[in-house]
Amino acid sequence: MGCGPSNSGQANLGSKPQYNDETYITRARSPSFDRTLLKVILLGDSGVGKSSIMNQYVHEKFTAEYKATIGADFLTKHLIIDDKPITMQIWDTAGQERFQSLGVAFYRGADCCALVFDVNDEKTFENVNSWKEEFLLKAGIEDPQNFPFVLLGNKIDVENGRAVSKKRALKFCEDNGNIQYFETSAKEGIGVSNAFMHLATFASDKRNQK
Ligand SMILES: Nc1nc2c(ncn2[C@@H]2O[C@H](COP(=O)(O)OP(=O)(O)OP(=O)(O)O)[C@@H](O)[C@H]2O)c(=O)[nH]1
Ligand SMILES: [Mg+2]
Repeated sequence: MGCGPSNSGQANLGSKPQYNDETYITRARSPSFDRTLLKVILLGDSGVGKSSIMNQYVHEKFTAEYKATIGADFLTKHLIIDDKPITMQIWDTAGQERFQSLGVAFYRGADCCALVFDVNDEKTFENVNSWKEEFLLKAGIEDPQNFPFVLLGNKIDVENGRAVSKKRALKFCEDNGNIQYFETSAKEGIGVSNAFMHLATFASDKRNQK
């Protein structure tokens, strides 16, 4: 699947670039050309709920069935921030190790990165730092200290499963340049739109500072 005028696409993770000239021409002629495009990347271990968070936010849907993401996929969402139209392009990536080798071309040009873990699974929290470091390296971020990350602790609806306290997550945020922390449930739709709204505001502010 290509990244044409549709609002979703599968990244071509082989050798080709994500966009061809034709796509740019289509965009230039589109009435939405004046919109600011914000590229957001969701990263984290397999099964933490990255795809579910994206689907809840964009389609307001949740499925209990697990279908691993292969490579990466994106969906777009239009929103207004401070009276300005924004198109958020949300890239949902594969957490599974075996798909990592497919490449990370889509990391390039990211405006914000949401690091996702499952509050009921400590290992996924411990791996957040590796995701962050790998992203900074592979995306070629020039100013890592000031790159807008947010941390999402997902699956807060699971009863009696909590393995990572809010306090511990906040400590990580504090130690990593005061990044923002949001707790979410893609299943119940809790905290998801709030997290994306903050993330978009934050990313567009950072971009305006450039
Ligand atoms: N209870 C609960 N289950 C969730 C929540 N979010 C996701 N799940 C479930 O967790 C499983 C994994 O969710 P996915 O969204 O596919 O996880 P992922 O991070 O995209 O996984 P990869 O694509 O392999 O990287 C699925 O069975 C989801 O239904 C949540 O907030 N609460
Ligand atoms: Mg997925």
